[in-house]
Amino acid sequence: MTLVERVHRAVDAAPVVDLHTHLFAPQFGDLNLWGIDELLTYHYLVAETLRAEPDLTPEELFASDKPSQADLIWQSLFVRQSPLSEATSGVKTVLAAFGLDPAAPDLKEARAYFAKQTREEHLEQVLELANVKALAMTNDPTHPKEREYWDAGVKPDPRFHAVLRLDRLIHQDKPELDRWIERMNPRYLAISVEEIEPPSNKVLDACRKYNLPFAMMVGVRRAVNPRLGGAGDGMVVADLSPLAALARHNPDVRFLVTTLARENAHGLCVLARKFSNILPFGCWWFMNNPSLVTETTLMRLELLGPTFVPQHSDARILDQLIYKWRHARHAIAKALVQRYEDMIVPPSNEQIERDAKALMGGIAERWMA
Ligand code: FIX
Ligand code: ZN
Repeated sequence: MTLVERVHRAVDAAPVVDLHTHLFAPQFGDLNLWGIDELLTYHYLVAETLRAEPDLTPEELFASDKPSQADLIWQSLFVRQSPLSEATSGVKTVLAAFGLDPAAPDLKEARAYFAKQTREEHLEQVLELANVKALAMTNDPTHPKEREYWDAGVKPDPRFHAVLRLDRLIHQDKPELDRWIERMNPRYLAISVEEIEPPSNKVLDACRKYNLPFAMMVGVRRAVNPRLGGAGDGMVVADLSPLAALARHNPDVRFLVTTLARENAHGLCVLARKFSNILPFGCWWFMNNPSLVTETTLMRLELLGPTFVPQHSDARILDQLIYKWRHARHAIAKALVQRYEDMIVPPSNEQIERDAKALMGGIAERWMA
């Protein structure tokens, strides 16, 4: 077997621990999204459709029901145009994985397929096809429907780890951090921000008390085009210097950090070289394109060795795990091949497997333990 084949094989075989998703365990009922209509109305595809159809207004698109939106998006991005973008090619990867025709003229076959699946069987099938062994949810107690499940004592499938999302919670008058941490048993606390704002002492104290990492997703500018709703967010290049101060003043707190701007990826690596309590993770959102995943992973390998988490899926719809991870595995393996090719002593199979396991799941698992 060639080096390329050995690396791709090891990366494909390594089970994933997905550090950030918006998926819910099946115990959360309707919050758990899957199927063709959900896949096609993903906000990435909504943005691309409104770009491909300049005469269609966002208001017109959102006024129709979900299946009609999905039909329109299919016709626009998959039939009238070639699905060259990452989000469109992802849908095709998912359809092909289920044995469906990725070049179908309409959604009839796909709808019939998903209508036959049960929620439980479908979950097992997707986790197997994606080779995902555990994943982190995004849990927001200010979300009324989600809160009902927690208040009713929901016990999520143990493969779905809770993560307490603070974006809205910390803006409440009296955020009940202890209550929610004790109720959810989260693996870390998380926030998304435009610029890095040092968390309050209350938040840092909670991280210390419960030994939980604090995750920051940096560089999102919300509602750049509010008419696009959930598809309307943009990005900024952030100033990373507050992160250095944060890591320096709180050596006993672990920080998980991802940045949205390509321009911030290098600075984050340099900071992580200085502070072992910073873990760079994932190629987030507009960075989740194969070319940028390979480039970023290569840079992180060169600057940090195998001590980071190359990708998280950010999946919102269960079936997306299949494409987000198949595409990510391919892009990560390409970066690894390049590094191994430059090694004076060629790597053994054991070495390749050890690295693949650490990068795809081992390191994320340790930080979420
Ligand atoms: O803040 C986040 O967790 C983001 O990932 C989302 O808000 C965003 O909408 C998304 O789905 C990106 O992939
Ligand atoms: Zn997210």
